[in-house]
Amino acid sequence: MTTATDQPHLAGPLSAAVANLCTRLQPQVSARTAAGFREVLRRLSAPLQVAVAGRIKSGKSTLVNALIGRRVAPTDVGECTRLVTRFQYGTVDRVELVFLDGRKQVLPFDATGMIPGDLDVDFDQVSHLEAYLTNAVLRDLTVIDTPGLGSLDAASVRRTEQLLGAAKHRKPDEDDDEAGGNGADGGDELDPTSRNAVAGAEAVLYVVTQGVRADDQQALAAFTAATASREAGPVNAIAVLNKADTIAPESVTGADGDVWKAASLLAEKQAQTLRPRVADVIPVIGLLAESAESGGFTSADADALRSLSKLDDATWETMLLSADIFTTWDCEVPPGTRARLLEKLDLYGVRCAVDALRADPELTAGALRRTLLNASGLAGVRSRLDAVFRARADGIKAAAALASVTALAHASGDPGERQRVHDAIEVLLAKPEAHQLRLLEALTLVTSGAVAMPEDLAEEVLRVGSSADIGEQLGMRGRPVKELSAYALERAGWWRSFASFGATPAQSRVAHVVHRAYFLIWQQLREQAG
Ligand SMILES: Nc1nc2c(ncn2[C@@H]2O[C@H](COP(=O)(O)OP(=O)(O)O)[C@@H](O)[C@H]2O)c(=O)[nH]1
Ligand SMILES: [Mg+2]
Repeated sequence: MTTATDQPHLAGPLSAAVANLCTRLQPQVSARTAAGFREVLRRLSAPLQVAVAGRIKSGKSTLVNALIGRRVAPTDVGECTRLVTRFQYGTVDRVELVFLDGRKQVLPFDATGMIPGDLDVDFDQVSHLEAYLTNAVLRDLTVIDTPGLGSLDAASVRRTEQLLGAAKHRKPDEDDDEAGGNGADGGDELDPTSRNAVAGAEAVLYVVTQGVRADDQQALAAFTAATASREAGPVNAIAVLNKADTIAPESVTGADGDVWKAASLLAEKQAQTLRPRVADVIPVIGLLAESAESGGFTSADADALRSLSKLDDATWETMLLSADIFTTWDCEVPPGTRARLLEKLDLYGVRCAVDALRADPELTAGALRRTLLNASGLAGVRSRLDAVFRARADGIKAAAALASVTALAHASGDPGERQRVHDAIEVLLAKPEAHQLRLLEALTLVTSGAVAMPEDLAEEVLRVGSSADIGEQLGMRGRPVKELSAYALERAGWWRSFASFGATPAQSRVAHVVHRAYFLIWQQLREQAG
């Protein structure tokens, strides 16, 4: 017999534990629930699914291209920008159009290697696009580009909502009775209820621009990973403040006229508004990142910038006043070339590049590209993606899968089955190695406001629950083990008494979990100390 741990692609021990649970329960549940479990198993062994969400035109597709390192997602206009596109790893580059009835059609890339912006098909029959790319980034992250929740047409909104899992309360528009129950292998026999129970992204990269509006917050609140009420929280959601280059620094106090400083200050303010829904708000210039990272920035562009860097100060400052003046002012670089520079870098990027060339006229095209990449802030986004998503993929995936399993059991309508699944989950969660799942759950409850906590305690739960590094969990990085261990024991005791006295029943349940977390940390430290 094979056990789940033999499966090659699971993110870690927590995912393996949930996969085991699904495998063991499969023969004990109805064919329909079993089909759901198969889907959960399939998802568990796939890379973490990260949806890029946000208002239309916030620069989501541009950022996706930057992250993948290839200009492949159409930006701006065109029908395909109104579709959900899943970018996943494949051994051959390929794009498939998936229709609502499950049919698939291979799409050719356009002449520039991009997904074509427009399609020669009945748009209403299209579900989404699947893009398989050889890019290494996609090996452990599947990136899902969405049309955006502020889209003008209802269909785009519906597609986005469905993908994000927000559509779970919607009545399925298909008939429930036709599917399921045949127990055949393959992924397509899932009925809509079950499909909704396991659909949805597991994590979200939320793209905002200068003004965070009420509907941004609503959209974020509506993000419900894996649909079973696992809302966005600091464990599975980060935000970027995109188009940082378009921020007028004089509109932000304390920025001293510096665009990047203004962006950082604004991002910090937005983080306070969006917290605790997101772990962080990171400023970025998606357009610069895309051009620098995806081969969009060419040596011809570098040459044009070099010519511009030789203009006298007065002319140059005048040209930078607006995009219009920049392209129409009389100068030796052809207007078309300048328009192209604007498209790739916008005024801020052009200024950055020329500043760099003036400081060092010998700068090569490659070095200039790296300068622009640095100026884009993409590295900051990458490192947060690593810290928040990649490092926690196991916990995020396992928690989402467990939520799906619970939802499937609920939807089954058989009380006996529901009880069996419920019991199995309890047994799993009682194991010390599954404690991290409980902690993630507690963290999500607290940060989503489902369980009210005093602010300092909420902060503490957040700290303990959102890192795998003991020093960080205790807020005492780099301190000696003895100190860490004493503190862990003290906090374990404190949370135990908080669980017994002075806590609401809901707080008490969270407190027990936090107590146990500290206790396990203390045990681990003791073992380390020998
Ligand atoms: N100035 C500037 N423009 C950007 C940036 N990111 C994206 N854009 C532009 O914003 C427009 C919309 O971008 P797109 O990625 O299609 O937005 P989406 O609808 O959210 O996918 C395009 O014209 C992009 O070139 C940025 O960081 N700075
Ligand atoms: Mg788009």
